Amino acid sequence: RSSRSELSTTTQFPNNCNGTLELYCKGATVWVPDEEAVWVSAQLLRDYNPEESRLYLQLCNGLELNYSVASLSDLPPLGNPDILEGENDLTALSFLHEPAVLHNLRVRFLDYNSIYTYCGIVLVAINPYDQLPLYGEEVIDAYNGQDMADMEPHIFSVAEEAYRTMTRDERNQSIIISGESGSGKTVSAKYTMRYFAVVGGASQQTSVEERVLASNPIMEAIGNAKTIRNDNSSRFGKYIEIGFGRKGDIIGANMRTYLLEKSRVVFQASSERNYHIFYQLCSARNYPELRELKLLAPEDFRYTSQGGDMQIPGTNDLAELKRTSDALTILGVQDDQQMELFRILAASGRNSDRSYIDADDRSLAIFSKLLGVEGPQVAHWLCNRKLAAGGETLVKPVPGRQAMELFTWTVHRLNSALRSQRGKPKNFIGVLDIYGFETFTKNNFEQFCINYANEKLQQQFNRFSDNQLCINLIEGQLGLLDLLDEECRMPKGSDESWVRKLYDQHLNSKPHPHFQKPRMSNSAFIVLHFADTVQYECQGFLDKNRDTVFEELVNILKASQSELVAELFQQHKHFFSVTQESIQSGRRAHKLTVGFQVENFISFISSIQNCNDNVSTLVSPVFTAVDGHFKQHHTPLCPLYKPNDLKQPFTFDPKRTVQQLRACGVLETIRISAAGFPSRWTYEEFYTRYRVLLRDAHDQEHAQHLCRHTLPELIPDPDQYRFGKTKVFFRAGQVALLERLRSERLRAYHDNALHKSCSHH
Ligand code: AOV
Ligand code: MG
Repeated sequence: RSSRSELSTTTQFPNNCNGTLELYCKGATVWVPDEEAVWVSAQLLRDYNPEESRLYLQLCNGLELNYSVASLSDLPPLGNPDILEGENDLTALSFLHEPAVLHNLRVRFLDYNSIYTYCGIVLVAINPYDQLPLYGEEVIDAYNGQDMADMEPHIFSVAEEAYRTMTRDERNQSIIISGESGSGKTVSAKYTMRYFAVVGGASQQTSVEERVLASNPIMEAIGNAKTIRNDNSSRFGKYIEIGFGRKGDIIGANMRTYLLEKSRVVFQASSERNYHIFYQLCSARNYPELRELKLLAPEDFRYTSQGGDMQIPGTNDLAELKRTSDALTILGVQDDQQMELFRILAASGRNSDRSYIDADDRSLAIFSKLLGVEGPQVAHWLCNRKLAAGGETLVKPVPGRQAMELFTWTVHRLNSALRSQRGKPKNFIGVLDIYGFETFTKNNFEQFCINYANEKLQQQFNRFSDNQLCINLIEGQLGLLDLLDEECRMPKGSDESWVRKLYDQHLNSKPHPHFQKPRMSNSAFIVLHFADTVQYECQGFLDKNRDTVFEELVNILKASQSELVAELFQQHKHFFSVTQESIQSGRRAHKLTVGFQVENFISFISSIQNCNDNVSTLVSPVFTAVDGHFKQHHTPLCPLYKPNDLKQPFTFDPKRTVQQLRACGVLETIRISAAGFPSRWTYEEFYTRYRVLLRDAHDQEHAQHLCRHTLPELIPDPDQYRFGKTKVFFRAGQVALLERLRSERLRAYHDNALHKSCSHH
C-alpha cells in the first residue's frame, strides 16, 4: 500500500507528514479543526483506506466522526508520538504543523508551567501573568557559563548565549524582543539586563550595573502608561546598549529612545491613563516637599482623568514615586534637580489648552509660575491661535511638547550618568524593546506608527514568507506615508482629502490586497497587518504627522526663569534621536515628518539585524543557524505570546495563541526546519530508545555502529536520515515512524511472552 510512487505523490501534504500514508493506521492520532479549540485530537478507529475517501475517527470527547477525505491533501495532520510531548524545542517535533506547535506549547504551559520553549534559534515565551520563581540569583548562577543547548529554555539562556559569544568572539550582540502589546517584552528586557548586571557585575567599587538597572523605573515612569491592553504599556521604543570591558564586566550603557506617544499627555482614551509619573506625583500631593507644586488628586485634573479609571489594581503610585526618586538619586540626579523636574511635570498636567484659558485662570497661573514664564504671554499665545495657510486653525497643546522635551532631556541625563568612566567599552550587547502591535476600538496615528514599526520588525522574523506587500502599501511609492507627506505639503490638505486619495489609489486605480475601506465610513481605512486587521480613523493624521512646533511658544519657554526649562528648549532638538545627517541623506530631506521618523527608527531596527556597514560597530551575529538556511548571521529573537486577553494567570486561549502563532513567523521557522532534519538523537539516546529494533543490540559501546547498520532496514529511503559524528538526524515524520515500529515490536514481544506463558500452564 505504501509504495514509493504513492509516497512521492503525497509529499506536498499540508499536514507535513512527508507522505507517510501508513501512519494513518488504527489507533493513530490526528488533529481536526474545531470552532472553539482551533484543533482537537482524534483517534483513527480503522486503518485509512484510500478507496473509501473517509476516516473513521473518535474525537477526544468520545464522539465518533466520519471525516471526509476527498483527496490525500484532506488528510488531517498527524499527532506527534507521545515521547515528543512537551519537547523543549519545537523544531524537534516529528510533525511540525500548527496543531503540533499549539499542542506542545499548551502542554508545556499548562501541564509543566513552562513558559519558555525554543524554536530553533528563537526563544518563544508565553506570558504567565503570574509570579514564577524563575528569576532568582541562583537561577542566574545556574545559567552562567552554560551552553544554550544544554539548558532548559529561558530568557537567561538567550542572555547567556549573547554574553558568552560576546566575550569569546569579541563581537557585539543584539537581543531583539518582539510580541504584541502585553506579551511581556519589557519584563523580558529587564530580566536580560538583570542577568548582565549579575554576570557582568564588577568586583570593583563603582556600581555601574546598579545604575544601568536604575534606568528602568525612571524610563517606565515617564514613558509607560496604562492602556486597555497592558497596565504598564511602553509608549516608546528603546534600544539600550550595555557596554562591557575587557573582562566582561559592565562599564557603562547607552540608550536610544524612539517615538514617544505624545498625544497621551493631553488625551487619554476611556480606561487608559496618562504617563505614570503624573499619578505618582499627584499621590504625593500632601507631602511637604511637594506642596509648592499645588497638586490635586488626579480626578481634579483634566489631563489625568479623561480615561475615567485612575487606579491600577496592584500598583501603589506613592510607592512607585519613591522608586522613581530613588532611581534618580542612584543616577546622580540631586534632590533640587528632581524637584525642578517634578515642577515641570506638574505644570504639564495642568489644564492649559485653549478651551480652559483665560488670563486669570488659577491653573494657568500655577502653570506659568512652575515653569518660570510669564503667564499673560502664554495665555496670549494660546488664545491667539495661529492661522494656518489654508485658513484653518491649529492648536498645539503645550504640555505635549513640554513633556516630550522633558523625556528627551531625561534620556540625555541618564545617558551621561551611564557613560563609561573607564574608556570605550570593548564590546556591547544591545537589547531592543519596542511597543508591541496593538489594536483598539478606535485607532489613530499613534497605533499606525506603532503597528508599522512592528510590521517592519516582523519582517526580520519572516525571512521567507514575507509581509513585503503590506510594507509597500505603507512606505512604498504612492503608499500611505508618501501620500500623507504629500498631503501635508498641500496648502489645503486635509485628513479627509488624504483618505480619499488613499481610496482612489489603493481601491479604485490599483486595488491593494492589504488595503480596504470600511463600509460605514468615509474617513477611515483598513490595513491588513501581519498580526491583525486594523481600522484607522484618519482624523488628526496630517496634524500629527506635521508635528509643527510653534516657535513663539518655544521662545517664551526659552526665556524661563527655570534653568532646566530654559535648557530643555534651548537647543530645541527634535524629540526623536534622528541625527541631522540621516535627515539630510534621507530621501525626504524636505521635511521631518513623523512618518519619516518612523521609517528612520525602522531602518535602524533593520540595521541591527542586517549588519550593514554603517552600523558595524553596533551589530554582530549571535548565531549561525543550522542547515544553512539562514545565510546571514542572526540575532536571537524572542517572540512572546500573550495567551489570553484577560491578564489571567496560566490561562491559555487557543484562538488568541494561534492568531499570534500564525502572525509571528514561528510556523515559518518551523517549516524551514521541516525541510531539513528537525529530529536529532545522540547515538546513545537512539540506542536506549530503539534497542528493540536494532539487530544484535546488546552493546551500547557500539551504539553508533548498530544504528548505521540497522537504520537502512527500518527506513528504506536513505534521504530520510543522516548520520552525524555524535548524532543521527531525521526528517519530519521519521521519529513517528520509528515509534510505531517500536511499539509494534514491543507488542509482538509481549504477545509472544503471553502466548508462551499460557501454553506453559
Ligand atoms: P509588553 O512590554 O510586551 O507590552 P510587559 O512586559 O509590560 O508587556 O508585560 C505585561 C505584564 O505581563 C507585566 O506587567 C506583568 O504583569 C506580566 N508579565 C510579563 N512577563 C512576565 C513574566 N515573565 N512573569 C510574570 N509576569 C509577566 V507593550 O510595552 O504594551 O507592547 O507596548
Ligand atoms: Mg513594553
